[in-house]
Amino acid sequence: MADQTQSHKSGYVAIVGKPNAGKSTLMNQILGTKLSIATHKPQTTRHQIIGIHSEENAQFIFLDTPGIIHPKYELQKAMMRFVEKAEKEADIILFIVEANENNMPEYAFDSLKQMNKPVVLVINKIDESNKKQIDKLSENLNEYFNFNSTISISALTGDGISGLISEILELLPSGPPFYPKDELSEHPVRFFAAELIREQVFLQYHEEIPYSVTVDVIIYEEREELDYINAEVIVNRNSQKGMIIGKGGKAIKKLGIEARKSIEEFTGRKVYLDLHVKVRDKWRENEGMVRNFGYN
Ligand SMILES: Nc1nc2c(ncn2[C@@H]2O[C@H](COP(=O)(O)OP(=O)(O)O)[C@@H](O)[C@H]2O)c(=O)[nH]1
Ligand SMILES: [Mg+2]
Repeated sequence: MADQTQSHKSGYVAIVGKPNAGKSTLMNQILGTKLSIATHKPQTTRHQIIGIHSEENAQFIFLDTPGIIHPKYELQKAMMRFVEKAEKEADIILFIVEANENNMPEYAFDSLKQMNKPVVLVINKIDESNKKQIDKLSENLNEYFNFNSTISISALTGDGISGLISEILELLPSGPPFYPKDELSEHPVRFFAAELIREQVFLQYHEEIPYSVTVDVIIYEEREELDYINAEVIVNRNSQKGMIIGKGGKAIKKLGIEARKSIEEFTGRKVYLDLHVKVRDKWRENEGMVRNFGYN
């Protein structure tokens, strides 16, 4: 037993990079479950999402983060604080870029340079690229920053993931597991419910709507026959309310149905989802409201 603790490794692994690089897809692929919502639209992730991957002799605590951007409003500032926090907490940083990236801003490396921790360059979406392009990108980025190693993967297909895990394992500090081995995350189920509703907003609405919406779960009640969820879809401006609801309530009905299905899939339980639309004028621009809606 003593021997086992000594040879056990555990630590925090932050996944950072530009929006849409595939950070959430990577975490979900490693965990084998959709823990972090991921859509084709940038800036889907707004929090620091914890995902725990345990093996017999190791525990990897992944921190999925919002994409690195220049923040323009309070919500985005809060999102960038999640990135900084994850980098600070991490033992290892995975810096993920798309294989066909050709415009890597210098500022993306600024915080990495101050961290002084192992950073692995992860080149993602190799299923959409070729060796020549990948080699060139790897060479360029390794000039900017002294990465510990460079690994090419496809987060979507799972290609290269086991190699990435072995590389992280090498760098992981020795230590006992921080969480029970069967635990996948530490967020409560109502957090995931809000995220899954927000994911549907990202999938079903266009232009500024996804970026103007937050979801607040008011009631989450586990009842005997089904879970009752009462949630508010909060918009930034009065004119957006009608867009969420749609003609004759058609749009919000579809939102409710799809969100309910994905929550049921996640929890494995029957769900009754009660959705309401609320206007909180300019909530995204308001530091207090941003904090109150859980972005802190
Ligand atoms: N072809 C391809 N698409 C990917 C891969 N990884 C992620 N994606 C897609 O890229 C988009 C953004 O992914 P997401 O994980 O949300 O990126 P994030 O913003 O960095 O968290 C989604 O449409 C994913 O399906 C990959 O390896 N190959
Ligand atoms: Mg994401």
